[in-house]
Amino acid sequence: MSNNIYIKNACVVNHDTIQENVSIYVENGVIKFIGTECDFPIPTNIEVIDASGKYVIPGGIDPHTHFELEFGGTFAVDDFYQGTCAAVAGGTTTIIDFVIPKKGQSILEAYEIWRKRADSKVVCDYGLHCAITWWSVEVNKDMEILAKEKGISSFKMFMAYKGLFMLDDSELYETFERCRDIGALAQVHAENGDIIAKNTKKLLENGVKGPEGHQLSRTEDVEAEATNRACVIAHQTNCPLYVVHVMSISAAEEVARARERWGKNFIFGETLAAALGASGEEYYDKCWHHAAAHVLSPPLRPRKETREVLMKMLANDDLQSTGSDNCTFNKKQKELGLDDFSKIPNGVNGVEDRMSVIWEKGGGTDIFCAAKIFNLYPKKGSLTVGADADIVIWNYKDTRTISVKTHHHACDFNIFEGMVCHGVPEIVIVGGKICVRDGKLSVTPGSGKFLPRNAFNTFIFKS
Ligand code: DUC
Ligand code: ZN
Ligand code: ZN
Ligand code: ZN
Repeated sequence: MSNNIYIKNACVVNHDTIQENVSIYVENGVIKFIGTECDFPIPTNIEVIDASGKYVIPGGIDPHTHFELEFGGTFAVDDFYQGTCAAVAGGTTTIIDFVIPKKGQSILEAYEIWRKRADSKVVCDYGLHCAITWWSVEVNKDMEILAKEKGISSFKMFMAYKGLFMLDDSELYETFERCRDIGALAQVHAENGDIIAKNTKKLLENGVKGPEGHQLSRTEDVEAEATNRACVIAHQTNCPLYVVHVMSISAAEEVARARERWGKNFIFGETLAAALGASGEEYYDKCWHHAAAHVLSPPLRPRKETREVLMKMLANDDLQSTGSDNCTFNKKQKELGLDDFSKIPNGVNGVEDRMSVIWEKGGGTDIFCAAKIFNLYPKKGSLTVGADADIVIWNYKDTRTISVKTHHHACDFNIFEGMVCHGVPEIVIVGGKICVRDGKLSVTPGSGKFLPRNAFNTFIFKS
């Protein structure tokens, strides 16, 4: 039997069209035909999938992961193998991770380290963003090399993590100018790091040591202020901006307002599966490990309506995409912050369950936007002739219950534990190979490829 695949009776759902009762022919990892069966009859000796009664959708894109990231003196336990296994099991067939250099480290050197970690382990294609964690003439020069020669066309700057990764406003201004000049997209982690440092000190002095202190030190207005400031700097420097992990209603409103003022092709906002599927009440759970497992930055919010409002804003195009920020730590690792919430390693799971959570909470997916914004479209994010054969047969009639007992992560906790999701990625095809069938994962480490992403011409972002 050949390695090619024929999908029949497919209802193909792209962002702009639905084609009912069509056939898809996949050859050598690429979609070669979509149309009626009589125009392309089933070849002999080929794997045939009957997709009757299901949706056939492009494989998901998670634009925000941190596999095996060193954070707070320990390493995230999902490495590029287990992280991409979890992704594929959940219907995500492309991830974009962040190179995060240490302060003072060459960003080119950090890039090579990330490539080396990922290349031999990934089971789906992946791209990289690069964080700018310190600012110098050398970093300025290397950004252009990354953009022109290494396939990095998005750079993330931190407005939080004072003393570690944080840049001040004049550094943000200069990095944004640099992004603009090399045709890259600027990204920000928007939280006011100075205020967080003050609040943290005060809370600890007053005896607030538990995970609830994490939420109390990084309030919604602290996120919204930084979001607005980043948008203003983007406008001042004429540099397109993507705000990662928008976790609160107030910050999302800042993104929406900036889009109204300065253009829908100029400011973009991403929210997280965690923000749509988990609640900020978890920080007050009686069980310390349970509460600590939900610690990520920015944190989950106390306002009850946050999840619904963020989902609505995603549907209205006030926000454009969802990531997972997958950065998983085991209970034991979280204990680094047993006596001090500010030492709890930040991060949660999400790369596996992101698509199911969005489907369950909102009834759709948003694969197209991430593909467009990160210059992967139409090779990724579409089911069209010539696109990569990253295909999900989505059984919307079936249900699954999310659990640590069945997930594919390396971590011992799942923040969506017990959530029943209507919608199951029944078959997942990655690069023309069936990697998930009947709940079983069949993958090869290193089978995914690095996706170089070209820099943009800045004018295409102008509104
Ligand atoms: N936030 C997290 O929760 N983890 C890793 C980095 C970040 O910004
Ligand atoms: Zn961040
Ligand atoms: Zn618990
Ligand atoms: Zn992140």
